[in-house]
Amino acid sequence: MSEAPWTRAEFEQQLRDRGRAYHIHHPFNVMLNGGKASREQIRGWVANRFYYQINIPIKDAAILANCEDRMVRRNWVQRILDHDGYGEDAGGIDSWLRLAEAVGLTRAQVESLGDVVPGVRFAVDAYVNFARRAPWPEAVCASLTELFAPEIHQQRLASWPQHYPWIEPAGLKYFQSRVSLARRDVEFGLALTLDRFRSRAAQERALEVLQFKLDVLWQMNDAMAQAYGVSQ
Ligand code: AHQ
Repeated sequence: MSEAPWTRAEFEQQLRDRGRAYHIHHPFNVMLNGGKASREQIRGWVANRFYYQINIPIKDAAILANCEDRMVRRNWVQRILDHDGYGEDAGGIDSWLRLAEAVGLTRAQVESLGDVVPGVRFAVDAYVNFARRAPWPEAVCASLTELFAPEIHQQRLASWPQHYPWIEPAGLKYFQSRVSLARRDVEFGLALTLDRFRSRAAQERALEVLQFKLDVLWQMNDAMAQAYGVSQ
């Protein structure tokens, strides 16, 4: 006899409880947001995270390509525009290159991907390939690590100006933009996940998918810690 499904509220709490494995708790991020990072560690993080940022719209396009539901596509397409830009808005990837300049890197250097370490590349590629292959509701569920993202962006906005006065404040614009965009995106992704993963087995699968994405983010930090060290 299979176990009874969790109620909607219980299922949401199960998803939110996975926040204890979010990369905000990774020693590399604790170092970054705790003001202990060197210029080289910050530059390494910006250059490596750029590979994640440029792959988000590719991941989202894979979800669109698999999704037969026009109402879902209408909502999801906005995410691509948020990163690639639209009309006057240069988009999040451009904001990330502004962050790169603000920490003393050049756009060309970051866009060359020359500093991306293998563990970051593999983790990001695993996420994109998952979105291409998995049923699209699972790829939507994987984006729910952003349940925990507003806090990490707010932490950067609160701590970086104080700890890293050498970083041009204009470079932090991306984090500011994500506080509200992450909240908007997660509202849609969470409602869809709660609606579509109904049986207990499906709900457990959703938790497995969320854990996979948490591992992607954690592995990226492991690889950067290996490459740049973690200062206490
Ligand atoms: O800047 C981030 C972003 O645009 C996204 C999209 C979303 C997804 O579709 O998986 N996840 C995500 C994340 C962004 N920034 C990360 C950070 O720490 O700055 C957090 C990350 C996430 O929580 O998945």
